[in-house]
Amino acid sequence: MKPLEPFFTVSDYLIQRLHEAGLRDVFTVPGDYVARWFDYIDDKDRNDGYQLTRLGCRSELEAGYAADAYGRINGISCAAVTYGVGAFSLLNPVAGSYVERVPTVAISGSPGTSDTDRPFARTYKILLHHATGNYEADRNAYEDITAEAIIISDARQAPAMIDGALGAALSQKRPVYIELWRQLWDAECARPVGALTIPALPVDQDAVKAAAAHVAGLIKTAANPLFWGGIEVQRYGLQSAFAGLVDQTGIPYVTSLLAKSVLAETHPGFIGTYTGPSSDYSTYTTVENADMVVVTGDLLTDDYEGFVSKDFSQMVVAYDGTVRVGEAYYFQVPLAAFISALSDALQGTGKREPWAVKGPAVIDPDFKPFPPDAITYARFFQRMLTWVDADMTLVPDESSSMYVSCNIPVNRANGFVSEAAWGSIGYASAAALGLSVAAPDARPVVFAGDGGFQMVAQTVSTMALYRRNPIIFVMVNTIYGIEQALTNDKAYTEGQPFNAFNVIPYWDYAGLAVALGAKGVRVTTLTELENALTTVKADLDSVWLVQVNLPADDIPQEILRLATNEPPSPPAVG
Ligand SMILES: Cc1ncc(C[n+]2csc(CCOP(=O)(O)OP(=O)(O)O)c2C)c(N)n1
Repeated sequence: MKPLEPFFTVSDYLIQRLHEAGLRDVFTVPGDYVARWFDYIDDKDRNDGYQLTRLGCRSELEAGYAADAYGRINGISCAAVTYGVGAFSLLNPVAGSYVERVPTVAISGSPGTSDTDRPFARTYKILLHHATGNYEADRNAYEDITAEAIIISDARQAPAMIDGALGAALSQKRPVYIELWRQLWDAECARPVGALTIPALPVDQDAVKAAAAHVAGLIKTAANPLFWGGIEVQRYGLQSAFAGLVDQTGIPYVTSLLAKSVLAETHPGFIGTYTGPSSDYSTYTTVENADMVVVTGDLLTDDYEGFVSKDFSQMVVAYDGTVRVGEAYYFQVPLAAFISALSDALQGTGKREPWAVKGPAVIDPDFKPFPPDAITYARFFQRMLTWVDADMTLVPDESSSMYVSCNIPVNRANGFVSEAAWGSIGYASAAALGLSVAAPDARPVVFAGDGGFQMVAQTVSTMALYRRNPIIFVMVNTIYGIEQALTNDKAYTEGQPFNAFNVIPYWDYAGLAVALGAKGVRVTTLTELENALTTVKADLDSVWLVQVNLPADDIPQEILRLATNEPPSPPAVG
């Protein structure tokens, strides 16, 4: 390796400011435009007190998903890749971070203007490798899915530009894209001056007071008000403020699927995770019976279309600096200010008796008879109700399992991570890598569909390489099941054929896990499942893949309800 420069470089600046922002680990895929930065990260004698650990990933998709999940727990994350081929592959995870409010720093190295780069290319009319021909193309692609997308082309501007981008990420809880001309990794740079500044969000105090007074007035006259805990509560570190509001008022609360586990679900007043018609009965009926819902820091996706269109004028939505009260809007009201002002405005109102209480945890039974020893979604997730521990983090993938596993009680804040709004299949498996690095004491347990797992299977190799210990349940039905149910549920309920495009190949997943350096076990009967559950739980030091073979014609009832928009029925007694 070419020796590192003896002076302080742009590479060092970036490392130190990222460290100061709270970063400790970087998920990477090399390429010549970015690799020099990795030399600076990997040199353990450099940047004493600010060192980062680099984890090499098998693909940019994996690095991006892992970084996103790491950022949800750690408060900031970083994926570093090379120009063009790497940066464009990283777009999907970064778009997910944008939508779901994760401050991921996407870093790319790019061709610069040294003699060997752009002028050379212009003179000889050649295209530099990984370039589209438009040297703004990568940054432009990131512009719409980041708080800031910048190209640093001058070492003297690097400190201000890096500080600006990191500040934007941390204040807006959104990703940023930082591209550096490759010769700058070794360029001399000023050292950081003072602490990194995180710009405060704009606040209009009059609007804050007016919004809080408006909402408090409605809460006071409502018979059945309901809080809805959202992701901003977690992203902005407002968990105890939100818990305080719930405790002070005695108003029950639900969470969205995206924000599930925003507080430990043992918290008084918690009803359940609301997912529209696929919710459990008590959660669904509580939302139905509420005469006013205060959505506290959440984005509302089309999973909630029915709820929003029916209750638009009776709901309050505080999100992204705006509070909507029915048809009235209050701008420049960040969530922290809103919660605090609402709490003040409700002082002296007294604590209510709960008008709704949490029902029992329910996983719907099989939708039709299956052989008694077969593993079905329903039987598997009913078993999970007692198998999972509070020290596990549940990570369902966008799949049939997501809308079922959200009914498992999670007795620890941040004990459930899902990419429920962006919904990129494969996310969960690579996310488990990031979670296992960000929170090594909370063992990630993934519920992946086989289709989603096939997108990022190699992540198991990275987990084994870095001695992580996630457990990945791959739910094998050889179908894009949720897709099939949503496009034609009669394939399940009336035996109509599956759409050919939803049928996927069967893999030997347990064998694949072994080939990738992990441990694998295949289960087809309930007895085999039981044995595997004991084995994998006891082995805390390995990554385990449990291949769960399901009947191909099985689908959870929760998904059928999603497909047909049928509300849940009361659980059977006894
Ligand atoms: C990256 C990406 N590609 C395509 C989709 C569309 N999609 C949504 S769910 C799904 C199928 C998931 O199937 P699988 O992982 O096998 O889970 P199952 O529902 O069968 O349990 C697909 C293809 C997506 N969400 N993300």
